[in-house]
Amino acid sequence: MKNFKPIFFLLCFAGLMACESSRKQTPEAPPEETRKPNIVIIYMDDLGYGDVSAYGATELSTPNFDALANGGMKFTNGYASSATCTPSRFALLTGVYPWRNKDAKILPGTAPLLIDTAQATLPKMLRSQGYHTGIVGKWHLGLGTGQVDWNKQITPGPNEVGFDYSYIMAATQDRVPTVYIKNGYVDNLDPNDPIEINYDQNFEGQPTGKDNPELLKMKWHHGHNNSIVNGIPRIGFMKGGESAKWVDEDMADKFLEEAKSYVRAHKDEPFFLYYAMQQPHVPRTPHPRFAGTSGMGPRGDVIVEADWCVGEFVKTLEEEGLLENSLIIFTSDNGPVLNDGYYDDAVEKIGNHKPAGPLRGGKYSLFEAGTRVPFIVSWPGVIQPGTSGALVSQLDFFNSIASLTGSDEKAPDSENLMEVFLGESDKGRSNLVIEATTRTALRHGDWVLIPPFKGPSKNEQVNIETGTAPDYQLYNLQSDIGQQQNLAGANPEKLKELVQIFESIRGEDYGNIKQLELK
Ligand code: NG6
Ligand code: CA
Repeated sequence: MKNFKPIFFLLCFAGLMACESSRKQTPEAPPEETRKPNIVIIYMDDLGYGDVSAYGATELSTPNFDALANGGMKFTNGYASSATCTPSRFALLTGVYPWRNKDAKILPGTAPLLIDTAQATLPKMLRSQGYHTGIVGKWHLGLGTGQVDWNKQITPGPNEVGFDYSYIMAATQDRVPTVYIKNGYVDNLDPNDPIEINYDQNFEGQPTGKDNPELLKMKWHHGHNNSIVNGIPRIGFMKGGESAKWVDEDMADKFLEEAKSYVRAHKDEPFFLYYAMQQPHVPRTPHPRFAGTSGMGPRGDVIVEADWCVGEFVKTLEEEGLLENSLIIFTSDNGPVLNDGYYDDAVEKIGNHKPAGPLRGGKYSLFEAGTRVPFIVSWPGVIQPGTSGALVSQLDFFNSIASLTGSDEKAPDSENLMEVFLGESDKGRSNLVIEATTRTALRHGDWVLIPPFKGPSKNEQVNIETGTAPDYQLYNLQSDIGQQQNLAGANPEKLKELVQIFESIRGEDYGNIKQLELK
């Protein structure tokens, strides 16, 4: 932080007024030394700990992810808050544990906005510090208040919780509506062909993945058998909106172009860009120029594609002279999965690749691979490259970035770890509660406690261990990163200590959560 403090003082003198007026009048850019750093979060969807060469992948090459890792701080104990998307995104933007919000579960495309418009958010906080704020990519935090008319302004959404600009997909690539939404309006919508969405029943006469397999270019394995868009069966039913439907193979290019344009449009003011990429979530649809490039089928190909996108994006920052003054965070919303509902060769062509690296479990799992993810912080002008084993979470972005940019706002579950993120300290969190499909566990030092839960020990559809067992599990990650040896019986003292810490954080809810059936 030492390099930044003088800048911060200057800024204090320049005053907030100057920042505010620069947002409205777009005067000349202030000299580089007095500029607050741009903040970029590149958020991958289902990218595993072992999917990046810098984290040990040998069968896949990810030179552009690696360049961020090798030029910045690479965290080996960095966590998403949850093993699925919506709760992790909620935590990332609010600094609040998702288990405090009972609705923070994987949302359908018709779900209402999950974040209260009165709630503090990372983009709101940055806006108050003089930043322009934008999101490009996957949202999946709900839109509207219940009944959305997709043909009118869709609100509240990202623009009502702190983003000045938004270009998003509503939920996931496998869920309807399969359209882009720009600042609350469906992009390219023909008013004569209105969109209708229903998650319960089909519209009369519309083909489905279930009934019309002859229309499919990608086959469904589980779920994903409702409306067909571009030959791909989806979750949910959709009618109309032909001109607005995205082309899956073009999605990566589309979001990249949007992210680049955002940077170019806001290069003269400090900006926060949340670039939420869709890869390698299903359906995996690489652009033809990446198809076959990984030798691992579409899952590998879209990772190669995403790596290229990151390279192009960083190049844009460089071309605009912004790279030295941009803090770039690269991470993922949850761990990896191979078969997440389509037959796409992910299982068949995996070869020796290990998407979870040495970790146990995967997406949906309370074992490490559910939430421990690639986690890189780069700031070329400031951070000395290095690797850190400090315990850090995406929850911590809120307080850390607040302190960096001069805000005294704090979010309830966020810790100010800016010195850790900048490589100036290795003192991370003492405790972190992780979450998988509403069940929670505790990381404390090198130890992990998984309390007893009802429910199957394996999610058979995706072929991933859930981490669920009827008895306490206690693992020492220092000596047993693969969580093979349950030490609960052999180490009752440690078990007791962790149970106490866990229950003190989780509070009374824990008793209910403990009894929940696996969803
Ligand atoms: C699940 C979907 C899965 C994926 C996931 C959300 C089925 C059977 N499975 O319900 O394919 O869409 O939701 O993934 O429908 S996430 O990364 O956005 O959390
Ligand atoms: Ca995800």
